[in-house]
Amino acid sequence: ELRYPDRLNCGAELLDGTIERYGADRTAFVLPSGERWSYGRLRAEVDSIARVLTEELGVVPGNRVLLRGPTTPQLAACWLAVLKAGAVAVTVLAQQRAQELATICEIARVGHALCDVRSVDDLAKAEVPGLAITAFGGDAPDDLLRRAAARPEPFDAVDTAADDVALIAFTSGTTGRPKGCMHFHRDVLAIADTFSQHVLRPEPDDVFAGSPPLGFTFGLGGLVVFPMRVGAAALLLEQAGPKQLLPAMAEHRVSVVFTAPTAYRAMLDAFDGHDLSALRRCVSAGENLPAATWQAWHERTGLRIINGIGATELLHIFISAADDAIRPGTTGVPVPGWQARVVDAAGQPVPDGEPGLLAVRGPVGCRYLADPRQAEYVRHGWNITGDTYVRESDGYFRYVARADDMIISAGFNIAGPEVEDALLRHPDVLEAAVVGKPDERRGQLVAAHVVLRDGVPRDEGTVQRLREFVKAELVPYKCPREIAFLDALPRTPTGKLQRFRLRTRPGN
Ligand code: 3SK
Repeated sequence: ELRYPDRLNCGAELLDGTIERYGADRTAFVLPSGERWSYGRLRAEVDSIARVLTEELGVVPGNRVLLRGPTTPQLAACWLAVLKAGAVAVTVLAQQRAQELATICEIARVGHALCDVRSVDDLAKAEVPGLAITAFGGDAPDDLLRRAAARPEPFDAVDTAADDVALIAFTSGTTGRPKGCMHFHRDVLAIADTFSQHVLRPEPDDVFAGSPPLGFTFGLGGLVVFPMRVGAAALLLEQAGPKQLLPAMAEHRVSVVFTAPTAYRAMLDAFDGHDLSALRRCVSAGENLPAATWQAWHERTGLRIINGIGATELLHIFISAADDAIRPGTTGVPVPGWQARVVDAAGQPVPDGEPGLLAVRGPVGCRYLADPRQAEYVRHGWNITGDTYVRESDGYFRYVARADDMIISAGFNIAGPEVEDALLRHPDVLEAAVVGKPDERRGQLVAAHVVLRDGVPRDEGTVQRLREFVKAELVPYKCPREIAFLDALPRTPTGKLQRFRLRTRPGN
C-alpha cells in the first residue's frame, strides 16, 4: 500500500525532493535544439513563476489555473509553479478551441490562465467572464517569464494536504460535454510509484520522449512526473508526430518512449537509417495495441512494447506488463497497487474467459467535478472504464472493444479490434478501423475503414484481396462486408479513434 505524509505538495516533492535526492545539476529537460534545462534551472524558473502567481496575480491556494500551450519546458514549469503555489492546475490541449475552452472554464470555475503566447487567440475568443489570461513566451513587457525573471528568489511551496486537489484533467471522450477529473497531490505521486516504479522501472540516466502532450495525462506522466520522480531527463517536442519523434529519438539517444499504437506502425514505415540503439523501453497506451503491431515492432527492433490501459479518470496506466511478463495480444495484469475484474451489467464478476465490463480500483479514483456521470463511472466502489475485456484463466486481461462499440451482426457479437488486428497483418494496410453499420437484414454489418500504404491501388481488387485475407484469419462472419479506403482515420486530439464519425460517415 502506498503511504504518503498527510501534508504533501506533489510539485515540491517532484522538484525540491528530487533535487535533494539526485542533485540540481542533472538534466530535467532537453530541447530538440540540444538546449538543456538542469533541475536547478527548472527550480529557479518554477519558483520565480510561483512568485509572480502569488505576489502579482493574486493566485491563492485552491484557485484553478488553466494551462495551455505546446509541450515546452516553460509549460511544464508553469504546471509545477501552480502546484507549488497550492493552486489547482487545469490542463487542456493546445488543439482545444474557444467553445470547448469556455465550457471547461465554466465547469472548473477557472479564474486565471497561463497560456503560451502562440495559443492565446482561441482562449481570448472564448470570452470567459472574469478570466485573467497571462501569456508566456512572447516579447511583451508583461510576459509571464519576463515578470518571473525580475523575481529570482526561492519560493517555499504552500503546505497542502495529500488529498487536496492538485489537478483537474479534462476528458471530452468522443462526444458530449467535457468532464473534469479531479486528482489529489498524492495521486500525482501514486502514478509514478505504481506503474512507473513497478512496470517501467526507469533509471536516473534515462531520457524520456513521447507524442502525447502535457494536456493529456498520458503525456504529463510520461514526460514530467515519471522522469522527475527518478531524476531522469525528458526530451520535450512541440511537434511529436511519428515523423518528428523517430529522428529525435535517434539524435537525442532516447531510452524510454511513450506513444500510441498508430505511431509505432508509422515509425516502422520510416525506420531505415535511424539509430535507436539507446532505446530500452517502449510504452503504448491511449488505444488498444494490436498484436500485429507488437510483433512487427519486436521483429524490427528486438524490443518488447509495454502495452497499457489508462484513463484520464484514473490519471494513468493501471493494467500492464513488462519484459518476460508481456503476453502480446493482451494488455497485461493489474499494476501493483491496483485490482481489476470483469463484471456484468449488474456489477457481478463474470467467469474467466467470458467478456464483460472492466472494473478497476486502486490508489487513484474517478472524481468528476460536478457531473452526474460520476454514478455511471463508479459503481459499488469500482471504476467502470467503459471497456469490454476478458480475463484469461492465467489472470491476463485481454481487450475486446469499447463497451459501446461491439458489433452485433445476424446475432453474432463481433469485436471490431479483432477484425482490425487481422487487417493490420496484411502488408498493404497501414491503419484499420472496423465499425457496425446499420443493416436491415443483419441489424448491423461489419464495415472496415482502411488506410492503405503508399502506392496500393484503392480498387475492387484490393477490397477482394483484403476480404480473402481476413477470411483466412477469422471465422467468415467476422469478415468485413464493406471496405472503404480513407486518407486518414478520424481521431481526437489525444489520438483516440472516433468510431462514431465512421458510423455516421456520408455514404456509410
Ligand atoms: O486515456 C488514456 O488512454 C490514457 C492512457 C494512458 C495514460 C493515461 C491515459 C489518460
